Amino acid sequence: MAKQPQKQPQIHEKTMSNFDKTTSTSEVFSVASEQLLTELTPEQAAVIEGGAFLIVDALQAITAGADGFPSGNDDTYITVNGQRLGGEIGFTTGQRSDIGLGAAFGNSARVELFDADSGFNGKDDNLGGFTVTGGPTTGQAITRVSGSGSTYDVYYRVV
Ligand SMILES: [Ca+2]
Ligand SMILES: [Ca+2]
Repeated sequence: MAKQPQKQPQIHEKTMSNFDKTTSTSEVFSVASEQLLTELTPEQAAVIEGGAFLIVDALQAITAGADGFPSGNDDTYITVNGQRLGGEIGFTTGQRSDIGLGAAFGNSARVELFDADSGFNGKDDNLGGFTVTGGPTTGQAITRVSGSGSTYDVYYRVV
């Protein structure tokens, strides 16, 4: 009397239930990601969108001479890609002032300083500038600019 081998029925239920679990887990994860995005600062959002963010931390007047000597009190303001960044700040030679303002940019950021003039003094004087390209700076960078009788150190970061 030969024994007949018995076929065991194949069961797929376990595989199906694992698949369902994976689906619900990924839905929870995508909700969490959206909540994270709303908590980003504008700086972080700019970086995620493929651009960068320039922050001007401070200016120091090495020489404030754009309104002539000895009256020398520059009325200094900053532009980034032609857009004005904040108001005028009065600078005397040697003075350092915190700025703490920034702007998002794409490929490059042209930073320029001006001395505001009006009336008899004519149009604003350009105090020089520089162009920032590429990725984040490692910590703070300093670039010296000069023009119209003034020289400034610009303290900035790209994040
Ligand atoms: Ca001037
Ligand atoms: Ca002026």
